[in-house]
Amino acid sequence: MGAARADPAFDQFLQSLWPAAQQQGVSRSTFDAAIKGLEPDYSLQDLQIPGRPEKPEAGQAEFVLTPSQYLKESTFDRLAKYGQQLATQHKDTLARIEKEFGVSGNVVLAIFGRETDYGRYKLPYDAIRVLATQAYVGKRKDLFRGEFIAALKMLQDGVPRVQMRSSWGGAMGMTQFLPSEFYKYAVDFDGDGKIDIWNSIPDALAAAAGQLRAKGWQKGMPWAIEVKVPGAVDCTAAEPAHVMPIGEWLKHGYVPAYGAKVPANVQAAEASLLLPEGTYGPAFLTPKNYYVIKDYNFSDLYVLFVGHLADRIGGGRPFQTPWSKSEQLRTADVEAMQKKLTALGFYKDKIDGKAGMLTRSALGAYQKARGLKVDCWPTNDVLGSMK
Ligand SMILES: [Ca+2]
Repeated sequence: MGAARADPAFDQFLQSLWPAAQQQGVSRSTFDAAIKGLEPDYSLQDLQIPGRPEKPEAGQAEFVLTPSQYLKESTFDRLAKYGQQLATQHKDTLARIEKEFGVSGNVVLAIFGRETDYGRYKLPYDAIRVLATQAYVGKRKDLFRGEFIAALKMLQDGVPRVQMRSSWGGAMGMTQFLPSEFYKYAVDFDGDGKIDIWNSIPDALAAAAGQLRAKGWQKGMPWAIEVKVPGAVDCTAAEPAHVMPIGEWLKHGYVPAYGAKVPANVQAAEASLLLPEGTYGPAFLTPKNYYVIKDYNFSDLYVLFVGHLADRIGGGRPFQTPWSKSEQLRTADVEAMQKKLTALGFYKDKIDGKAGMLTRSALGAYQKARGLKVDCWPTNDVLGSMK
């Protein structure tokens, strides 16, 4: 200690967190060791640094790539094969997870595959530095202040600093947990006396299952069902508030991909319609479990990736309808479209530059009202038509 920091305001900020850390049982020596020589990392995403313009490319990859770029068959093929090996290797653990948590083993394996390439991806950042930076200049300072304190508690509880590697958002371990989630959901599932989401696959998978269960996972229900839409599909109906029992959707002419049979208990469940590429590309009926995964990571592409990978690990086939769109509006243009749709009275949700379900559905309503082709797919042409 004692050496002057390059950024005295950051030092002051860190010191201001001491009372909260102390309240969580962090000792002064743990606190001092954790922040010794710590500097903010201004290269991270999602920061708002006073006096500096925001990085234009900010935002998660999920919202920049098109479905065809994000949901690649070659990736699914590779990850499903390795996932199947793990499913065999960890058969007993997965059976125990299904029994104790009521959550599909293939879904937690798929999260593991998506998050860290089944633990093979080397996380690039020091979590303490990431969380301190996000608490200091991040867009969600309050959230990250709590996470930083919880990370200090992890150090206090004996988790080694060298193990606490993370993403730019501070998530750690094989299934990517924030410190608060670690305390809520991590368990010793392999019974070796240690909670270890870094080196124990059973511990990491059980933590993911615990989180899905807490978010309301429905046992024995699918995450989604791919369907062929009837010829005259109204894409504005593809939004979360528009729900019907799955059996009703089927009566309305939606046909499960590959002619799959849908059991009666599944037909009784309510679902909404998801059209990730508007009237192009595959369509899905999405019951509760779709939204449970979405609560894990708020991106439809993420849910489609995890859900489909889970199906493939279980021996399922590729999407029946291919993804077709190779271009996506840039974030700034989607934001401009959301502002126009808001001003015109078609859109009431957040302006975030992400062309999610509500944005696509609002766009369809606009197209309908203006007598344009109704496809619920944002393009520069349709943006240009909005006066
Ligand atoms: Ca363990």
